[in-house]
Amino acid sequence: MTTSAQSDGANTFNNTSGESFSAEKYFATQPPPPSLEQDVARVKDFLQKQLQERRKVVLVTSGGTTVPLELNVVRFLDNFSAGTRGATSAEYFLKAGYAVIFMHRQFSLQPFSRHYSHSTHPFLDFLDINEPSGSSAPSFGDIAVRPEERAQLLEVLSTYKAVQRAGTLLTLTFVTVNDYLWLLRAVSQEMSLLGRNCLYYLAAAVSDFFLPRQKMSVHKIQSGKGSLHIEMDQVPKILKPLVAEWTREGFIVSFKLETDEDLLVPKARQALARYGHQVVIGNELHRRKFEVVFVSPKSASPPSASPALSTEIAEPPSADYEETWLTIDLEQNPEKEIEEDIVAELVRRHARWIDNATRNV
Ligand code: 9Z3
Repeated sequence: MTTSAQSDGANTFNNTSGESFSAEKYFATQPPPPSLEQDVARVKDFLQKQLQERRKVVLVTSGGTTVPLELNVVRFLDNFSAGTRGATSAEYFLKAGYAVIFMHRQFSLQPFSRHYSHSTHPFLDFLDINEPSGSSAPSFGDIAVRPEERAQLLEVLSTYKAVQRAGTLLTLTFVTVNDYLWLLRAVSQEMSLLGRNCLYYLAAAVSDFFLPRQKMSVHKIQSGKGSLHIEMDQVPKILKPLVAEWTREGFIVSFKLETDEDLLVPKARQALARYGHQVVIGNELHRRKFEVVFVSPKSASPPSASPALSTEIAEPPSADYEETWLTIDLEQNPEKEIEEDIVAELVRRHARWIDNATRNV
């Protein structure tokens, strides 16, 4: 990347104009993460086991991707997501009998341990030290779980141990959008082995723009030259090859996040028209914990994906799509998690999708 001081005293990075990368060009020019081969080997082993045990498998993506601004990264852009949606949903998929590949942003919430997040329910706060009278230094035997925490801990811990024994949860980690794209491609290609028995639950918040490696500053961007101008390129629309090439039979659910509720349904329909997948779940940022909308094509064979991917397509006809709103009442039931109902609905739809295919054979 070139760095130039402009006459107005600004830093300019990447002085070519921004591009929209096709997936093909992206993978031909951006390097894979160093851990990719090892991760793929773990995925292969996991899938073999699930195939033998005839389990359905869901890939849950969770957390936000980053876009580094330097090769020796000091600064990066981040995408909003704590990982609550993904981690919570993964637990409900496990409960429904699915095996789960949980692909998440490093240090974002994970199934089971999410109940003891350091910010909302810190681990150390539910332990006590019982000091026997007369002793000065406490020993390990003196650590106890506070009585009011025991029931929940026992429930979480026993489910977690049962999942470990069954070998039905595989965890993969990403940080950058580049890690995410390479992993998603590799995992979905492996999962395609399962045909219709695989479900994709794409809840990660994925960057729309990135800096190609070839245009990145090697060292920390210096601040001495005034304001900073960065022109970023568009991340390829990865749903297109996911649906059309990498996993043709998978049941694919993507999420659409908006801050303007009026955009949710039109944007969701637009995504379905472009990529031809099965469901878009729309959520508005501030209402996402108690309200989502499922948008899906009306007919069993959806309208085929639009080839016009690089340009804005006109709003698809509303008669082709149906919406189902799902709302929970958190005032009545503050412990309720909307992910329970989202997952129950998807498990039903996935089963119907498998049945339909079996009937049509
Ligand atoms: C979502 O919309 C997720 O539901 C949230 C979950 C990120 C809102 P939290 O992890 O939040 O519980 O804190 N994910 C998808 C976001 C996204 O990047 N969607 C793309 C878009 O909206 C399409 S794939 O354009």
